[in-house]
Amino acid sequence: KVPGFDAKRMVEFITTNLTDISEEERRKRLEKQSKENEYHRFVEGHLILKQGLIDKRKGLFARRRMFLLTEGPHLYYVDPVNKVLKGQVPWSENLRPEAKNFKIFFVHTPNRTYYLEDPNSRSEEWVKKLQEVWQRYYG
Ligand code: 4IP
Repeated sequence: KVPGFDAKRMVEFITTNLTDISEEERRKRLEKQSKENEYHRFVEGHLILKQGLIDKRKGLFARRRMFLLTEGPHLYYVDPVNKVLKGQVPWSENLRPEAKNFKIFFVHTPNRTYYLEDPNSRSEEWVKKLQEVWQRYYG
């Protein structure tokens, strides 16, 4: 046992810093993104960390949107058919993701809980990435 060594904090520290990429790596990824990603024009020059189609439920109906989690952080959503930016989930220290099951996850924000459904049943990956970004900016 090493005094003062907290394994959980150490793991957190390492994973947080692994997601911190070098300036050179960021420049390369951003250049590739601007050339190859058709959603680049919606993210105000930010590097996209994760993207995917998500069904966002509001009332009775769900709308399928391309969700774009970027540095900043930002979480934009775009109508993938009409290629129109529809909005952003507001980021703050109070944002909290929660997986309900393989498909459904929530993003709690002070004024709204977003009810989201991953058609590919990878809700946990979204939650993990959102937590990772939270840790990087607010941890
Ligand atoms: C809409 O329902 C869409 O779900 C909108 O999502 C949503 O806005 C609207 O909520 C909601 O009324 P209909 O399309 O069936 O009318 P989107 O913007 O992705 O198209 P947000 O963006 O807020 O989820 P209101 O309350 O924001 O108007």
